[in-house]
Amino acid sequence: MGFDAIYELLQNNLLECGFEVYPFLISWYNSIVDPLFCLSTYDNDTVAFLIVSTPSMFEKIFLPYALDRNKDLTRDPIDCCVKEKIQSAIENIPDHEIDVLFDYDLWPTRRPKIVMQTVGHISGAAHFYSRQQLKNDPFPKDRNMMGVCLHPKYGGWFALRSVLIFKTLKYPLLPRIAPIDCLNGDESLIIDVLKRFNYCWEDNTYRNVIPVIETYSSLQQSYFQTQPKDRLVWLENLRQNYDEKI
Ligand code: B12
Repeated sequence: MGFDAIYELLQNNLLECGFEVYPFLISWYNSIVDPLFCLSTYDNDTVAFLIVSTPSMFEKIFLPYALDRNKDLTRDPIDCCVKEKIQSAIENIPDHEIDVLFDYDLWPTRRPKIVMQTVGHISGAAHFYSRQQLKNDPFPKDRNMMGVCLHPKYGGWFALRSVLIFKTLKYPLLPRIAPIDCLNGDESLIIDVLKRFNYCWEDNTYRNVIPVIETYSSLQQSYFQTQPKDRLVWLENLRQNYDEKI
């Protein structure tokens, strides 16, 4: 199976579930991250795909997953649901060896196996904004300020979920698409979103710094606002409400 057929198959399987798919080359990633984060076991021309979840993923696949009494919800159910969907999307792809990385995959040192925000940027999915790009950086030198990606349609209402590395698929001429700079390089807007993401991310205002076509539903926001330790109870209530309705 060649690049076009694989890209189409992934899109056919994943778009209807509320995901987006962005191809990129390993060299694009390796050329900007610190050697510590390089994916050094792959050739530069190796093709990989970033999988992003959009707001509707929650209603399209997560709620049906959570309401299915055969599913074990004791381990992070969003991660398990995403993993199950991605694995089923790739299980029928013949002739290729595929390595699958998830946003939460860490080395024993706690270092992430892949820097998802950098992938978001280099694949063209979501522009990464960080203090490194500021001419006049107003933040304290000793404060660790996380950068943030903005998606042109969903602002901050999305997540960078997984990277599929097709070890045996090479496509050196893959066209590169630059991410849309939703803030138009405006330094004061970049500072504003960095402040929101670092100082008050819980209020979600960093997600709305540009106009968006869809946000997380109130049900989804309620789920993510629930402490991870309390989410099982939240899901049990959801199951009971659903059972009462049918
Ligand atoms: C560790 C982590 C955390 C830690 C943060 C620890 C810290 N302060 O550093 C904790 C648990 C606190 C956390 C919290 C949150 N996180 Co978090 N977190 C991660 C995780 C797993 C790794 C981040 C990391 O360590 N990166 C490594 C560092 C070194 O990367 P870096 O600083 O960007 O540096 C790289 C770039 O500069 C790049 N680079 C160099 N030059 C250039 C040039 C260009 C042009 C580019 C593009 C890159 C580039 O090279 C460097 C690496 O060598 C990622 C998922 C992942 N696997 O990436 C999610 C992630 C960053 N988190 C995310 C989110 C949303 C959050 C929360 C809002 C909670 C939530 N999940 O809703 C909060 C916000 C907290 C806050 N603002 O303080 C999202 C961000 C989405 C977005 N829109 O950007 C991610 C991507 C997860 C996801 N699935 O989408 N997080």
